[in-house]
Amino acid sequence: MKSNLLSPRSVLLVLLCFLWHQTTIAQQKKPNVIYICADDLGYGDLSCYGATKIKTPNLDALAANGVLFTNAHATSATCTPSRYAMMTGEYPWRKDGVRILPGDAALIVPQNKITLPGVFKKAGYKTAIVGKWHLGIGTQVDKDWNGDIRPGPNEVGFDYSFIFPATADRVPTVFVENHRVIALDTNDPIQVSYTKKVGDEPTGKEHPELLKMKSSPGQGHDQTIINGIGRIGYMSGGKTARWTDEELSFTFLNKAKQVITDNKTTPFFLYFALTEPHVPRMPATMFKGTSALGYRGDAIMQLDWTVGQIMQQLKATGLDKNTIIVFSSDNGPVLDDGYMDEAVTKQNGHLPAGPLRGGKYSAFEGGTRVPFIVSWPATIKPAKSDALVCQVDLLNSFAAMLHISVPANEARDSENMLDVLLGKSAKGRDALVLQGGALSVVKDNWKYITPNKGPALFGGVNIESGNSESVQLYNLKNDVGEQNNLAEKYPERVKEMAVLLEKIKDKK
Ligand code: NG6
Ligand code: CA
Repeated sequence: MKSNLLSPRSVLLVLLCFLWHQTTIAQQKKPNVIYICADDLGYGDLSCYGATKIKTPNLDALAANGVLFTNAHATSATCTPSRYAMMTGEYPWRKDGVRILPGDAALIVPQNKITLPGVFKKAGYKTAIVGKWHLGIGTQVDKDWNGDIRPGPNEVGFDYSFIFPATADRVPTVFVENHRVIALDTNDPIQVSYTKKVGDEPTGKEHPELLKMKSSPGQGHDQTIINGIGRIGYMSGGKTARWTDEELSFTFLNKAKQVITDNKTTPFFLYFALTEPHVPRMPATMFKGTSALGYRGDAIMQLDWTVGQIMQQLKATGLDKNTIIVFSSDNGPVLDDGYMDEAVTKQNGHLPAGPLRGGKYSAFEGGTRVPFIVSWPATIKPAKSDALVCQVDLLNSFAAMLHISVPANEARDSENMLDVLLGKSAKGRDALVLQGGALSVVKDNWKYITPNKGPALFGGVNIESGNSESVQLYNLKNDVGEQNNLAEKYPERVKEMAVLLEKIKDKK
């Protein structure tokens, strides 16, 4: 019998096979993306950013094979606002109520607008978050922690979520996996309040003698004691569901590794939100004493090791070459942020903000200029970049990479910096608004800080706020430490910058 290779049917079959093959290849070629976000890690905290009192070999290796940014920013000097911006592509100060949230806050990320994970979802990626959330869950403050808690990360773009709701120093000290607190015994329901004591467990205020790590005087953290650590907020019940602080980071790491393994054959986006080196710093036993800087330094060692574990997992699964890792921090550093954990007494000459002035909470560069490393072994050539970029740009940059259109009027502060992130262009943002207590605007290396009432020094944390009732203008090119206020010398520039800020604020 003669073969009938050229029959319309065979041609169609061959064509279909070809198309299927091409789509599979295209699908496989989409790089995985992991955004690793540290909590309160400063510009000077990594050896690749000049730290000498601490060694961070894994992050150094990541930087050595990727692009290390020297002028990259979180939008804000605190967590919730900068994470809100990263998620939504909008400046957080545009929306009321975007400030450091208590652990019982409702979700503040809009559910009807594009988000960073939403971009990946639209492009056919599997999306996951593992780690600290701090953008609220549920519809209201008063919620039942013992049932389904929604909306949360799963309603704003993540297929899978394994989070703790707020910060490690806030109740409830539990993990929430896709709407549910894990390991919960229904006979011991959780109750949470930030306004009044619930249950009869001791508080740090009443029983400081029970604390294994003392809270700093005048800085709160003296409500319900959990694992010997006074927290912000009151909690009762949920004993089996409470995390062990020393295990916290391992739990997140395991879940993150699982996400990688589970998605070996599908492109994925993982937002891995580490808790280090945020307070309470309670590193795993194997990291205690590994730095000369007390638990804060040890937590950075743990963080660096964790990033190394992720890199190893990518290698083991064969995904290392085609996975983009973006590493950054949600805001600048702080030493004493509520616990007497020796961060101050064992500072040992370490400068957590490096050459920058201020730190967490501050309008000075120490508040928002953070480590930022992008690695993609298959594509990126190692480089250093001093382009101005911001975490708010991730949304539009990845949308551009994946050819996803962003609806008009959404993610309006996010700029497509893809070529810059990949080291192909040195042309960063034209201008960027930064949020400490006061708003600032940066353009062409000039920084204008709006006049602002309020203390010049945040007492408890001992950080210069950047507040001043006079206008401040710095030239960051020659004066990254913001020492010389040039406002009087350049009144025209001041005017220009003030007008620019107003224009950006008015952007619809
Ligand atoms: C502050 C807390 C601080 C920390 C911070 C949030 C006090 C006195 N200080 O209000 O300990 O929890 O909020 O940090 O309560 S962040 O990185 O999540 O923004
Ligand atoms: Ca933070």
